[in-house]
Amino acid sequence: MIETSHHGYPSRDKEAAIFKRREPVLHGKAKAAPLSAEQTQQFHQDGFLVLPSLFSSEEIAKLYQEMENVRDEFTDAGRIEAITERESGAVRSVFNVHRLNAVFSRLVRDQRLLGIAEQIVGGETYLHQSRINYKPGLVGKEFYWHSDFETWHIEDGMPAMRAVSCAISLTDNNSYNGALMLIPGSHHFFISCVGETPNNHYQTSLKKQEYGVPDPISLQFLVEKNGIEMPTGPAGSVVFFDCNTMHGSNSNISPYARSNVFMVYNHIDNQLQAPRDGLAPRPEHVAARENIAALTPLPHWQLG
Ligand code: 6CS
Ligand code: FE
Repeated sequence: MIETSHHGYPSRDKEAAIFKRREPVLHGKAKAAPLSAEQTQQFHQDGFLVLPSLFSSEEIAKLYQEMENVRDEFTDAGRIEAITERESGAVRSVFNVHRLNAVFSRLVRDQRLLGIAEQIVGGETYLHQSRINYKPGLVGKEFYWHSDFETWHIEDGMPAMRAVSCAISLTDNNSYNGALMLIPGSHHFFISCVGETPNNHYQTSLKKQEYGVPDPISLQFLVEKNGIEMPTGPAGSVVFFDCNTMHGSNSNISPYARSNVFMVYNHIDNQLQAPRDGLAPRPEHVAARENIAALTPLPHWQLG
């Protein structure tokens, strides 16, 4: 175990290493505190928190329909935000939905989500990234183990671990359709990954990630501590997870899609800097840099 005192976490080099996290997991000082003490304690310990019933079934049905609309609209228009699966060509993800779609734009400002995000990162936030992951039945491929922060730190120049992801399941999640898996407690460590980042890495990594993934020994170290959890349940459940929690998901050979919408709240003081290693910044639809302003809550999110 290595302790660092200098600024930034090293990664994408010749050898793997395990560092201790430097920043706190919860920062306090937010105006509202929708999570209870038990819930914040759980998030601190595990690096994630599952909230099964934040939204009504009508709201989830509306979001499901909008997710289908987005796929049709973006595919027909041949948009760069739509990422296809490497073999089947089916739509894997659509990025930047919070800026390109009115329903998802309102969703990210919904007080029920924004209040929790602000409580976790300890103040005002903006959206670093949003995406819908469709994980279609039969052809949806895996997301290999990774910490999102590792990629955002190296490829986007995100300074510190002060962001939280929120994933809302829009289909049922179960043991056979490629549900999200997380390693409890993994957010307390930074796994420095092996291999030099190729240019324009996002063009391949968003289909299949091969750099910025943990080596087998580090992964085993994390899993042997606390195991692997896979929250399952009906559509509508919400998972908040720390930007540095190790997670991934299997491919989906069931006939049932596993779709979710995923948005990343970053503290307003943690805006992106230059990427590491002289890499070019990733495009705006993958990592927001322009016109950044703190999100203001919408107290009564209206459907439609
Ligand atoms: O590269 C990224 O930013 C994205 N990649 C993965 C596999 N997860 C988080 C993020 O959406
Ligand atoms: Fe991820």
